[in-house]
Amino acid sequence: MSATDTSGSAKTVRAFPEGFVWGAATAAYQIEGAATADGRGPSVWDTFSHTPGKVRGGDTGDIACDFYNRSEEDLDLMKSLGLAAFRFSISWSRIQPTGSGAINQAGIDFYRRLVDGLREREIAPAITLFHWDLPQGLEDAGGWANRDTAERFADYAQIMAEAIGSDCDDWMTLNEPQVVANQGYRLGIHAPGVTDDAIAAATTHHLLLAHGLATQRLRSALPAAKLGLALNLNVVKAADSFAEAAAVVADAEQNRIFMDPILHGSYPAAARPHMLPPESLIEDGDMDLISTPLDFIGINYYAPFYLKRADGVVSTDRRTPTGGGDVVPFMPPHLPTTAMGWLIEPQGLYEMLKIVTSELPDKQSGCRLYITENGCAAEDYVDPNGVVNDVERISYLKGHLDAIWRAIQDGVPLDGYFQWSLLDNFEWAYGYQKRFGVVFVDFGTQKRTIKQSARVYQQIATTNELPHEWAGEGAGLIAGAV
Ligand code: IFM
Repeated sequence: MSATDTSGSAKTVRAFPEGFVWGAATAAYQIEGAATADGRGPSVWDTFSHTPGKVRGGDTGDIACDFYNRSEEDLDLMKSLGLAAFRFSISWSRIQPTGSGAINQAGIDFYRRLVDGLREREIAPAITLFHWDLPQGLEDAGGWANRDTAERFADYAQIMAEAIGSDCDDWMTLNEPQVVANQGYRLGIHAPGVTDDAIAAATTHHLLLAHGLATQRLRSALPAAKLGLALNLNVVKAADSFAEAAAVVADAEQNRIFMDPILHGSYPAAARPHMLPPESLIEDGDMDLISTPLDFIGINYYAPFYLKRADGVVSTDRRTPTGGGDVVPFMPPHLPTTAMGWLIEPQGLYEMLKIVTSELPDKQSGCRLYITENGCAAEDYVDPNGVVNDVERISYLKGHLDAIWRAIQDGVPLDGYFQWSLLDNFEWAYGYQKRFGVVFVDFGTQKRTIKQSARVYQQIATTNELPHEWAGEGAGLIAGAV
């Protein structure tokens, strides 16, 4: 689409639909700190991060960004950045210190103040109920392998709906359940550090059940709210024909193991049997509950996965998307990577949006999409002039926003985009080493410095269109950017 600007020269306008939501995302354990304040109980991430050797440098979320004590300052920051929405998660163990039973009023009060502060600044709250920090009390009782945890989650959802629901329109039950099951219970590289295929498979089913039960409770408590969840989705591509069959399996285990039950009420047949919950765990009615119609699917997109034939060297690495074998991950040399070593391919986001759109079943008619996370880690630093010139992140943003704009033109029902993340924060097993924020945090002083990417994002959020100078070829890649 072309238009003419006030100087009379032609320019390309790439506007987003009116009301498109520009937000930023965070999670409780990654930013709040105040780990023992005001009656908060321990979560599995407190236990895990305090276990020697589990998190790089022995970092913990004890202080993190101290958001619990600095939320007013950070709310002002969000306002100054022109954000229309703030996605945050609730620390379950602030609300119910052991995950069930009595409510800790101080925890409710914190989130009440947060929601009020957002509303005063005309920033919409977008709530995630579970972003990985299961109360340790529930883990001690069997964690997600225990069906009862799903029921406890539904109770907690109802508590939050009653406490703050009247002021919150957007709710996500779970964030990236695939990561919880896989990294937390199968590979043990995330809390609670379990390495057991059967427990991971039970976790998969009970997380989905928790989502279904909580969705029903939220729906009846908050009939006008918009309900969804955030799934981590990666397009999986075969770099050679030998890897094609393995790519189907990897797609099933990476994406469809959660997406198919939610959208279609069934587990993907292509996943290997040990990844799937046994029939004995699936009770009558479970799959209907799990596929309860939603208002939106949140997509957390970071990178594609490429697979190729293992030329002679057979991998035994269980962390790979294929679990090792004669097909291995492949890093196409033409694609740059982030500071996490993740491939940068904005077209993958476009493709994933098209795939999810094409799979929305009749049962989910009217279901919309959000990008609930997208962003990159970079080697950011404050330069001698006090500036954080994060050109790699601007480049990443440019490519991915171009991709979502194209997707919308091509019919994808996308209503918003949340940058991951507002602040540099506790990046799980990587501790504070990996910086994903559009705001730099000095973890020694807690000083915040707005990065250049945040300035660009602010312009986009306030104009609702992409910068004109971004139009043209090569959107979004700095070759070799780390
Ligand atoms: O920091 C995480 C977030 O908690 C979940 N999605 C991916 C992000 C980057 O690794």
